[in-house]
This record gives sequence, C-alpha cells and structure tokens, in this order.
Amino acid sequence: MNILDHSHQNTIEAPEDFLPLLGTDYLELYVGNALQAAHYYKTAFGFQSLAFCGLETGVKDRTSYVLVQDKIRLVLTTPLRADTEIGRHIDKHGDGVKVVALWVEDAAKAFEETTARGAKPFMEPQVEKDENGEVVRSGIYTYGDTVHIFVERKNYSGVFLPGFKPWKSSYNPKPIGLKYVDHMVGNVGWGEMNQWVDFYANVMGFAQLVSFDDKDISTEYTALMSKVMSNGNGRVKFPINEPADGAKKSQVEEYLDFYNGSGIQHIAVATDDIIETVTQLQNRGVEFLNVPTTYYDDLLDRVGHIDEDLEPLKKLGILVDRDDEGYLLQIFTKPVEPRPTMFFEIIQRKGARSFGKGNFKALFEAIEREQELRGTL
Ligand code: TYF
Ligand code: FE
Repeated sequence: MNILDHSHQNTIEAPEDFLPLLGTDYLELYVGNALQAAHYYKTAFGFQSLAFCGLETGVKDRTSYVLVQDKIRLVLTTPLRADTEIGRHIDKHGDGVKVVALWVEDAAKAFEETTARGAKPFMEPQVEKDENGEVVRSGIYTYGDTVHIFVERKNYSGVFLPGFKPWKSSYNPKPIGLKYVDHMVGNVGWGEMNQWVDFYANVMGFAQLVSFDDKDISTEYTALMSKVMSNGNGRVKFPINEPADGAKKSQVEEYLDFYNGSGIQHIAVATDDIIETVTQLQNRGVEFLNVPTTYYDDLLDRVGHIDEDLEPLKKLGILVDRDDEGYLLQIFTKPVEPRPTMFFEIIQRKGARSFGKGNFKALFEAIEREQELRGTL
C-alpha cells in the first residue's frame, strides 16, 4: 500500500489497519519541577492551563500539570517523594518525554494487537472513571524507557482524564498559534535503527515513508541515518535516527550520552503562520539555532517562489525547503533542558509532506557550532 497515494487509482486494496490511530493524544514529560516547567510552557510557548493532579486531588506521590494549545496536550509530571520510578527516570535522563500517548477507538484491542506482535507491555488495559464518564488506557514500551499509552476517550467528557481537576489559573499568556504535533523524532543507539523501524512496521502496522543515509546528511561531524515511519492515515509520524560514523562525535551520539540511552530527540509542532509564531517565541525568550545569513543568498533560486517575504524569514532564521508537492518552513530551538537532549521544531507546511532534507546541511552545521561551544565534539 502506498500510504501517500490518495488517488486510490492503481492501488491494491490495503490490508486492514490493525492499529487505527486518531492522532496524538498527549505527551507526558517527566521533569524536575513541573510547577516551573508549566510556567515556562505557558509563558514562552503560549500553552493554556487545562488540568492538574496532586496532593489536592488525592494523589500522594506525584503532581502533574496539563497544558493545551489547539490539539496539543502536554503533561508535566514531577515526583513528590524520594526513590520513585519517576525520580529515577529524571536522574538518568534529565527532563524528557516519557509518554507519547496515542488516541484510539479501542485501547484494549490496541494492547492485544501490539503485544500479540511482540510489544513489551507497560500498562495492562485499565478503565478509569469519574463523574464525566470513563477512559480506557493501556500501554507498551518503545525505544529506551519511552512508552506509548493508548487512550480511548469516546465515553468521556471531562477536561483531561479521570483523577484530574480543571486547572483554573489567573495567569493566561496568549497562545502563539501552535496547532498539532506534526512528528516526533527518536534517537536510538548505534545499529538499532532498523530494529525500531521493524517494531513500528510489524508491531504497530506503520509504513516507511522515507530514508536518509549518512551520504545525504553527513557534515564535518554529524553523520546519521534516519527513516521516517508513519501510521496508515499519516496522522502519526515517527522519524528514527541512529548515529553513523563521522569524523567526530555526531549530534545523535551527544544526545545518547547525555540522555543515557534512546529517547525522543525533537517534537515538531505545526503552525499556520510561522512568522507570527516564531516572532512570539523569540519575544518570549525561546532561543533558536542560527543559520548564517548566506543561507538566504540563494534560497529563492533553490526553492523557487514562496508566498512569504524573505526579510522576516532571514531576520528570524526560518529555513525553507521544497519537494514535489509544495514547500515547508521550519526552525529548530536549542535544547530546552540543561542537557543537550530534547528540542522543538516549529513547522509550517505549504503542500510539502517531507522533512526538510535540503536544510540538513545548514541545520547540522548550526548544531555543530553549538556542540563546539559545549566542548562535546
Ligand atoms: O524530523 C526531521 O527529520 C527533520 C530533520 O537531528 C532533522 O526535522 C533530522 C535530524 C535531526 C534534526 C532535524
Ligand atoms: Fe523534524
């Protein structure tokens, strides 16, 4: 099945999707201080307060703040006690993504289908109830300590999940136009990419969209290989990177060193107006990777006509790439933790369904300049 072929011409009938996904449900980060992290994501990224759990809701061992912006839900979780699973996760990885939750019609079936195909169970299907109805959740492990939780919420009308209360805050910075999670990239260990590509293909029913090897994307230091996996309807896309042999330490290796293993490298969030979104982010103190202004000298020769003026793109450092179907605009933050681990990508798609291959060189050289400053090359 060619999942990018929407014409339905000359395609053989697709096999039944055994894991239909409605989209990304939420992302849960384990962080050292969820209270302060929530303030950061509200102030800097324009998220809105949605829900919370903790001592006031009868939860004794941890507190979580849930933030929302359009279709994106972020959960920030911190332990309240010593010697917890969450605390050990933070000690090992620093702040990072623990859960990539996927929205499904049937969480018990999602668990059965994936574990029958070899997934390691994380959470048996469980029904959670409150006065707003019920949610069924189940979960499996993916790379490193990262997990997928399947969320079935068709019989639920509460703000987030049973056990959470609405979070009514008097501090509400304006949203900045972030719409949905476009893709989430994982970095995995040396030689492990194909094993995880096979996991998404065989266990989750995903198909491979594209592949990049070290010849496509090798600069002086960075060498990496990447394959992009997508679910059947294209709503969930997971590129997977592994380090390749380069002259010096690649960015993927640096991540693996500081994260102490495989994990989520970047979260790409979509906007309909990247110039406005990035202007807001920069005004609110979010730092981005810088490309040399020479990047813009031959940009229009490379990508042809674009709707946007060149000047604001150049001023903000937004990158542009074109494929057969259209073009895309993208920009990458610096890591948002003290460790050089997870970062965000802001992306606006204007027809293009690719990932910005034409920008890899400029982008990776910008990452290497940062690595140089850190002395980690
Ligand atoms: O998701 C992607 O494939 C693009 C490009 O370390 C990319 O955003 C790939 C690897 C990387 C940073 C960005
Ligand atoms: Fe990306």
